[in-house]
Amino acid sequence: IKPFSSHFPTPGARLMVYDLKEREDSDALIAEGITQKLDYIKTLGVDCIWLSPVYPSPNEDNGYDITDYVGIMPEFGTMEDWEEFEREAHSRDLKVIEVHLPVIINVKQIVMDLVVNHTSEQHPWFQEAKKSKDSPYRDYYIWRDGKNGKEPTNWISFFSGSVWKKNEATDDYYLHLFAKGQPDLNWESEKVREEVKNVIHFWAKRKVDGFRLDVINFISKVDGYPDATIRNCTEISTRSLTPVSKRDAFSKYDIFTVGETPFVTPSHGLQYTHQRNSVVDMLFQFELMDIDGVPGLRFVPRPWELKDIKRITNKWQEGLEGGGWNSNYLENHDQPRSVSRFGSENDPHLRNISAKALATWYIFLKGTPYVYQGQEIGMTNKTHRLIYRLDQYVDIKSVNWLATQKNKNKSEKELLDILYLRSRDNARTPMQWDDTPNAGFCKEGAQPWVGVNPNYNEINVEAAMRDPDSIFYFYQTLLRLRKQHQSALYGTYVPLANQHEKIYAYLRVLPEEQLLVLVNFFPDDSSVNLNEEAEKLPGRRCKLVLSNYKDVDGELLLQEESIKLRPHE
Ligand code: TEU
Repeated sequence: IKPFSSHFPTPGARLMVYDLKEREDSDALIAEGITQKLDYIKTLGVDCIWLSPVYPSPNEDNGYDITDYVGIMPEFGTMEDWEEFEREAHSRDLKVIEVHLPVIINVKQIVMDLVVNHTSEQHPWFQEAKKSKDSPYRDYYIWRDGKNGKEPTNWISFFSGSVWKKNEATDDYYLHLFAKGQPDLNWESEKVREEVKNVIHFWAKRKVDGFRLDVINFISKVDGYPDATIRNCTEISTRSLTPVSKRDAFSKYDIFTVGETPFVTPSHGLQYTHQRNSVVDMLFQFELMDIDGVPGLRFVPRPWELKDIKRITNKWQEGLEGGGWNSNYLENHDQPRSVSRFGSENDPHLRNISAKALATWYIFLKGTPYVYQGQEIGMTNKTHRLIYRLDQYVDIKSVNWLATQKNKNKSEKELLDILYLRSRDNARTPMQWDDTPNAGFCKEGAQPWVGVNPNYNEINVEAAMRDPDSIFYFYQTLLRLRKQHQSALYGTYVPLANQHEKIYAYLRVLPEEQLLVLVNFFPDDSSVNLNEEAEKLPGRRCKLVLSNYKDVDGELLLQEESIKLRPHE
């Protein structure tokens, strides 16, 4: 959720549109920023806020290209604004605790994004490093000579094209796993590790509660830099995670860490998050997010299947049992909107019902649930493909991919269809607060960086707060129930009806309490018979705690005949 103040139209337009006097005179500036939305966030039942990067950046990659790790991007406000945000967030004392068995972690409230696999090319370190081979900053980055006049290896960047860019001044290449404007830091250098520790200390002293460590398993590279067969440009190794581990960098402070780690397995998860010996408190992994694309080829969409959701979820839930801890999520700033992706977005009734079904499914899984801004009101993918043009996609991943498609004979419609399903722009449209122009995110006439989704008239926070049947209130109930029920926090995960193609069923089991979750993932009626698994069930009947259909109440008979579920029930 960003920014602190939303009056600053476009990252990139490096304009200060106010002066200090104006700020003193007017609450309006701050009033629409994150600090003023803390009560809304708290009302939802959220304990902790992860801010995506808010540091100065040329925004080649929406702030994931940082020029100053200890500053605030002027468009978002000042360090004083950040400090006010910190005070206000922490003053909303929270009663509930998040538990990572058996070690109790107090609720953490502010998590900052620590993006230290790479900096921006505009970072003073890189600006110095690229000047000459003798620069004192040279070994902050990764340099290789070309091979026969070409790039040192065949590695492909996550944002298309080679990961190597020629630097004329030194006649060699620097490594960038992401954009050209995001040179990778050289973690072999003691100086780099010290710099990062200083950044951690800077924010820890300012009472940050935790860090989300961006692509932290990429910081060490494959030994010897061999050419890749598919795309093994990085390796997952203890080497990657230890330099920033709790024991070292974070141990002085009561700091929570979540490592963003693409391509990891549950055994990595167990190893790195194990309560006895954890390197990070949680991993944020992506296996489920690849089920509707060809792995590694994000822009080759394919339909998802429930059996893959089951297989991957079972694997992670069971794999981290006994000491590890999962992060569970449906969306983040890199993913399309979940109701567009896995639900029924076109019919307003089914959109509401399916968003609730998805929420129920993941919030009761074992682990910590993450809710991405706007997910709680059912925000959808970036508008309808028929009224969008290719040049309205602005995220670097989409823009660079589009450039690779020039001579590939795809029609404009095909390209738009793919972006509609897969683009990161989908989740980055402004938060829809109300039905005023620009959805209350910025002033009328201002131009937000990504256009507001035109459905803001219908889907917005104000409307959600007015409607007792809204997705927002359902999320609120789910988050409350999760904290009230020991089984939802600690229960062992037991999948049921594993072969069923439409319905996802699972139990969370403690000796004294069992929770059954039954979700129909599809927009038609379906039924499931749990008799064959009777020995796993807690009993013949159970008390209904919550449904996304209003007309059900009372008890559910488990072992009579089939249990019928309506569309997305
Ligand atoms: O993303 C890392 C990354 O590659 C993800 O895009 C992930 O692999 C993919 O979503 C799996 O489907 C992080 C940030 O979240 C992203 O916004 C940045 O662009 C990237 O690092 C570079 O900092």
